[in-house]
Amino acid sequence: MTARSDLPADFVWGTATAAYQVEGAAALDGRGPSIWDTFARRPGAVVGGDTGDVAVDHYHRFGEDVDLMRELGTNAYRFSLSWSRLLPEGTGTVNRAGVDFYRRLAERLLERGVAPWATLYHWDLPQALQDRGGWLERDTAERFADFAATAHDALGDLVTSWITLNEPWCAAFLGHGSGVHAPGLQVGARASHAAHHLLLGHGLAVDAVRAGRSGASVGVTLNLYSVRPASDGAADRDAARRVDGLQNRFFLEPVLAGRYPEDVVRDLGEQEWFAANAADLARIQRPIDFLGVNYYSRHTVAAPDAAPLAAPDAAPDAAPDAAPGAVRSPAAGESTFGPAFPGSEDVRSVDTGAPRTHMGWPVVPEGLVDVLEQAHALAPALPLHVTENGSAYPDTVGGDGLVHDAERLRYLQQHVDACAAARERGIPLQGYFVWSLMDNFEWAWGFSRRFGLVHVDYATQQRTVKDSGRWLRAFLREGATTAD
Ligand code: IFM
Repeated sequence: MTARSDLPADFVWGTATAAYQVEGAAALDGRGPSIWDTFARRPGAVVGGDTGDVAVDHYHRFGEDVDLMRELGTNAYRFSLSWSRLLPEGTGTVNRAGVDFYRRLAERLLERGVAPWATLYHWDLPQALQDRGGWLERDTAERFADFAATAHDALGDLVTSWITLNEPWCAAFLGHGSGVHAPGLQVGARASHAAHHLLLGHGLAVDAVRAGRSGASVGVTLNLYSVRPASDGAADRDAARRVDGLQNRFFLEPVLAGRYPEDVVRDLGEQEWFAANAADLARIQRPIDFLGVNYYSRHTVAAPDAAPLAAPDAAPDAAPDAAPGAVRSPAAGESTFGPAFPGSEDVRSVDTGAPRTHMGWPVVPEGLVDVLEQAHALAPALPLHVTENGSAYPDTVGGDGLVHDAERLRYLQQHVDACAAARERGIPLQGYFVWSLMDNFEWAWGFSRRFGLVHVDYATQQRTVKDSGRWLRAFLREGATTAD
């Protein structure tokens, strides 16, 4: 089993959160509404009708939360900036109270020896910009670059690590394809236009951050999946090509190689539109300092007519409280990309028998090495960071006052092992962030899915470090491999 000393002394060990999932204070101190404030109020959009209005009250409790990070022994914290807290209308006047909040957070982190890593966009577009067409409009990319410049002006003396976008695949395809994320649209293949504008926004934001004070390190975070065909048959291999294409290559290639994969553009039937916008590729492929990789699971896929390799899974995502079409690994026979997406009917997910998390996502640690290798092959000199990795389980505080989350502990150990394996293969992996520091608002799943190293009692906001957090602390302090 890996010990901390197996990874370099300057390796970044962090935790991650995102503004809408943790901050709360949604209508406080001048914050404007975002698309998630609107979407969460749509009947049936979020399990239990939950919202991020209060979330885990990080806005008021960030001091305590930073102390927890220090207690865990982590040396970095990846958080996102709420665009509508800084610019309530998405553009124009800066909200000083919003700037003050993030400055106080960053200062507290630095005081405690935890490096602040700021993500500029983690899905919470200001509603005012959605009202002007949101990511389906090219103008939103320009407004995002302005926001990046504003944020960097306000915080660049404290924050040196910047991530433009978190998981543009989700923002584009869950937000505009299946519609299970805000803004909840189903525009078919035009969801790929939203992806393009997000990527353009990334490139413009890189330039905006670099135009500010020097010393900033800037990258983008993609959610990559290990994708395997269920068999060597041509139809299954083609299914894997499609899923890898839309999930991974459609984002990796423009950012790292300045091109869109032709097969994906063809599958989408969007050749004309992408040809007309090809000049943007030079703006998207800006030099970056690192690539952030979020890894959770592997998709094993087959053509729809192939005989099942295993009985259809009974993943927890089939539970009655599941949000229809919420973010999850697709069950056998179900489309990978949700309804209303071209080509989605040509793919089905196969249960290989791997253990699953409470999200229903198969646990496949070796898939982390796959995705790091895939990114590394496109940009061999580029440093990589695992900017999210983690798992949901239905944790409870026991009679002993502790949270015995043995499955998450094991999940993290196995993925840290995979990080060490990736480095042994020569991949310049430089950091690993656990998703998440603490339980929080899991988008369409509301508060029904817990990813934290720290348990949160949502009624009292009490934080309790889980066994997985205790393991991480021991691992980071002593290189020990057990929870105590
Ligand atoms: O909670 C999310 C996070 O916001 C983005 N990456 C995946 C996590 C778990 O679903």
